[in-house]
Amino acid sequence: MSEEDEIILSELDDDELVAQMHDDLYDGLKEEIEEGTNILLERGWTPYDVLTKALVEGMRIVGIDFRDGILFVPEVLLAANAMKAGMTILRPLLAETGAPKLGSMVIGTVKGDIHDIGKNLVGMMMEGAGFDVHDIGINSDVDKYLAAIEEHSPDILGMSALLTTTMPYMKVVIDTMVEKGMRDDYTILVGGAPLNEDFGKAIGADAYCRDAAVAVETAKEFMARKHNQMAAG
Ligand code: B1M
Repeated sequence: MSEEDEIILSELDDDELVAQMHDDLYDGLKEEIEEGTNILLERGWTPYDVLTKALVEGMRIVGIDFRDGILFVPEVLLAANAMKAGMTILRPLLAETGAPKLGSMVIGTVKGDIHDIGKNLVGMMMEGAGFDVHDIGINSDVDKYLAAIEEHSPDILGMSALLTTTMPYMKVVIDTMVEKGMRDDYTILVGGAPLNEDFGKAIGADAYCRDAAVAVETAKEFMARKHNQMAAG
């Protein structure tokens, strides 16, 4: 692009800027994503709207072209890095709600799986809703989950999987917890693009969460039930 053609992000109106951010995410342009994120915030957008309308929607478009063989792993990695740079700006703002502490959660992506954007997003939204979140990262085997549960005694265990080949590992974790007699001590929430409600039921999770907002609502519901049970019993 010649210098005269250079796009000045701050001169675009909101719709143009969001469309440009989708393009920039697609092209893996980290600095432009950071700039666009800051501009939208300065214009009074809520962190949640920036996240969902500019970043998540941009990544949805990347996902379609990845699926269709138009984009490949290196390009998608760049897009993911650009997305994470935007999320880094939003994270403290989403966590800053001053919501009272509702409970705690351990969350990780299962063994064999390195996708972490969705998990990170769920963690951010849960923090924003008032949960203490202990993120154990990607490629987490059952021992890592159990060690984190022992260390943090969370109310909720969250597992993320993005691959059809890794989602069955969630059942390995739950079955191990059943064997150890500790399954019922925790609410287990699962999520990730290839999962659905039937899968969640079949592996013995308490609930499947379609997205981060549903994860927050579901976690709150289970915490309310837990408190009601404690009050009754
Ligand atoms: Co991957 N990848 N990828 N990838 N990748 C997918 C998942 C895929 C669907 C793309 C495609 O073909 N259409 C496909 C999986 C096919 C399948 O199994 N059905 C795929 C593949 C095949 C692969 C590789 C095998 C490619 C290869 O090497 N040939 C490889 C596997 C690596 C591995 O894990 N072992 C691979 C690698 C990668 C990158 C490293 C390049 C990169 C990941 C970078 C990173 O995460 N740091 C990547 C990406 C970015 C994607 C896509 C394009 C985007 C995923 C994403 O971040 N989405 C993805 C396409 C897609 O999903 N349509 C794809 C945005 C995010 C906000 O959404 O993660 O769905 P999501 O999270 C949502 C909900 O699902 C839910 O809430 C989140 C927020 O709303 N949620 C939870 C998620 N986890 C939750 C946990 C909860 C609750 C809700 O707990 C309570």
